[in-house]
Amino acid sequence: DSIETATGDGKSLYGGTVPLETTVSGSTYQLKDPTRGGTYTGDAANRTDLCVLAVCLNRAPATVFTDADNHWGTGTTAERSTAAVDAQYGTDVTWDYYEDVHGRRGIAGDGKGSFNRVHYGKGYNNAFWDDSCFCMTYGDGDGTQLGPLVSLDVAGHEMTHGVTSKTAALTYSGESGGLNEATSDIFGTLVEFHAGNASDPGDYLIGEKIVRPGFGRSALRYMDKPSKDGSSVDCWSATTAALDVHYSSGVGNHFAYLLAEGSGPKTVNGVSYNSPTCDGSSVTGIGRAKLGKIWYRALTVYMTSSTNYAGARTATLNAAKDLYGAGSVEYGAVAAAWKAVKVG
Ligand code: ASN
Ligand code: ZN
Ligand code: CA
Repeated sequence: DSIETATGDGKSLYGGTVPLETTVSGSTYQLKDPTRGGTYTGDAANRTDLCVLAVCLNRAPATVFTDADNHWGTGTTAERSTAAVDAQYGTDVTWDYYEDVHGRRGIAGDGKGSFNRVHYGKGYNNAFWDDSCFCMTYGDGDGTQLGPLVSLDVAGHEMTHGVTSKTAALTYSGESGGLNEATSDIFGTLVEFHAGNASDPGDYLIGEKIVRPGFGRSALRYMDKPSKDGSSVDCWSATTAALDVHYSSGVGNHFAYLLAEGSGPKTVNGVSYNSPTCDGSSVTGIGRAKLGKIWYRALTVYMTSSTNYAGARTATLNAAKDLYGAGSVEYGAVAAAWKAVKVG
């Protein structure tokens, strides 16, 4: 029996009306995409665990969303399927970024899809990738600090943890942990740019769509000047390794911003940035596409589980040499951007 694919659409929370590839099942449609490895989105029903007889696992069920007419969601949280539209679309654009730009089909690169569960727990202020279920989990947020965590950059960030796990497998502590987090912020941002969605255009902010007034600032993290979040560091130092991985990532995020866009004031898609270097130097950017090529090759060919910032410098220089040559402008820009964040 063949799986029938249908093209529908959905009214999302953050991305306007988006196309969705779905599966025909009898007289209903399932939010499951046969063109992207069978990726589907299910409802965790505000639960966090799955209990069978007396045994409970930290694994909420995810009942696949269904719809009668293949027009999903309403654009507001009043309808449970709306967050599912965003989650499914986030998986789609993440899949497409890795396939279109890096020739990688799926998180593991084997053509297999992953799955999403939305409405996990009650007022849950996080989202996470889980290697053991090969799945994404999204909270609804508490509504005060955060709204539903289903934005494109968060989707790209979390699923990139799966890519990192299947490639360099950067250990999630110390400097390698900061690099693991920076890798997720870098590709989450490149996913957001690649999607080209007019309602959620690319920027160098992480989580700008999910923060609420009670959070007290405009985004979770800022790549042009990571210290704007009050905790992340802009420049490498001997104490970087001791920080939480979401703060030591600042060094890698700052490097990535400088490599793509350069130092000094700049406006991209209507958002203004000003990235100061740590040593007073000026850096000329080489663009987002080359940042993505260099970081992906470094991650998949040169980095290992114990790579630290000095090792990331070597890995990205090797990647730039392979891609553009040792005497290239790109190789020089990689060196300049690391120097500007006090690595090497
Ligand atoms: N949202 C967090 C992150 O991806 C959750 C986690 O897995 N640490 O960094
Ligand atoms: Zn993360
Ligand atoms: Ca963003």
